[in-house]
Amino acid sequence: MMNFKEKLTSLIKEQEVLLSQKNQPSEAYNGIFTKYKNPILTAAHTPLYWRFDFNEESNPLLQERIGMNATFNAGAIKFDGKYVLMVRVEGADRKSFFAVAESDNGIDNFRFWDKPVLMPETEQPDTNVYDMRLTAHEDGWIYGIFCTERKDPNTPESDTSSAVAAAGIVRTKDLVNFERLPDLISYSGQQRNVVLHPEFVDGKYALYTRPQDGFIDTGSGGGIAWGLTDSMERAEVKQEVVIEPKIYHTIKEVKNGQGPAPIKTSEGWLHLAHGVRNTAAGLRYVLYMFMTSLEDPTKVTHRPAGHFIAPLNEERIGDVSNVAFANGWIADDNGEVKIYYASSDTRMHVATSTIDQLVDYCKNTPEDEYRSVASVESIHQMVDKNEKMMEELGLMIPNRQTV
Ligand code: M1P
Repeated sequence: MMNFKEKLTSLIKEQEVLLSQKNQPSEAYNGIFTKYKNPILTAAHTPLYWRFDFNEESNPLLQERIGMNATFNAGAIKFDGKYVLMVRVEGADRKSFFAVAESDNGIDNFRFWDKPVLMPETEQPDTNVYDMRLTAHEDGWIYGIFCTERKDPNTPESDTSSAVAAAGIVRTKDLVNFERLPDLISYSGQQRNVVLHPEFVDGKYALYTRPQDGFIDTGSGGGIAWGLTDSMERAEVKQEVVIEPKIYHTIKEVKNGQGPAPIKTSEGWLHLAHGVRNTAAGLRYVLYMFMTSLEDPTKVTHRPAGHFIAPLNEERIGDVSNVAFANGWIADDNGEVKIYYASSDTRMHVATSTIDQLVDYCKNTPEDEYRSVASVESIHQMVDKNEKMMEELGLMIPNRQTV
């Protein structure tokens, strides 16, 4: 039988093995991105000193006193040369909060900072906060926009789950001290997935919003919209224009939402977003991409069809199954991109790519033509083009049936 100290030492050692595990790229090839095999953050990565009382007198059985349930939907930023994630941690008590984790290489060895963020509140306390998007704005501040959820005051007392979602805003210079600003004022109902564009547009701050009628259902809303505000100290979007709508019978037929802030490239702004479709087994969330114009960021220039990253294998299982969700990515100066995505509202993963690969993907993937026959036509065009190439390259494809 181990004594208290031995048990604790063994727990610490066991966690160290997990935290220092090297991550390896998966073998699957698509030329667009590479997923890494291990999740980069799980509930088991949260510090033991958040969860266990290390005092033998008050915790003689060494029980976990504060349980952690999940680590997901992280915002991301390169800060002081480190890959830094603003992670949505969900406790066993169902409350989400933010905690910072960092890694030297962005693909493994993520470690949480000592304490989770004690987020300042407005005069209207938040019940739950989650999904922060970090934007290093050209005004010099790092802004964090997140969803703040409060009980819907217009529902009967017996309704203990309806909530109102709004966009909470903080700004910081060091990711330690946060100044809470008033929530975004908009006139289209509720808001989730609000993201700050990194540059001024016509001298104003620009926001990607997601107008929605209800808490889960977006109703007549549901597309990615764009709105301008004079100030972030009293952010107000008077007019929201949907620039990237939800569309019938697509991966974004139910709703969609901007992921992280877009990345500027010489060919346009690269966007990562999530799209939601209906299935008999419930909603399916996948990631997709699009590009907007540098001259007019409200104009979508490229819309590759279908999903970019979908939940696969064990990623499909979790608290909310069949979900891939991303609100963080980091582009390095050398053109490499780390894409941080969560699976099934449970754990965090990384996939790597480059600006060149992502721009090529956006520009050259056929667009959705919204009918099966059009999808087949795209495949026929590919086959016809490849006929010539196979001949030129002298490629023999085994068991190929020619019609
Ligand atoms: O459970 C899946 C996702 O659902 C919400 O996204 P959306 O508002 O687009 O439906 C968010 O609550 C998100 O956190 C969650 O991952």
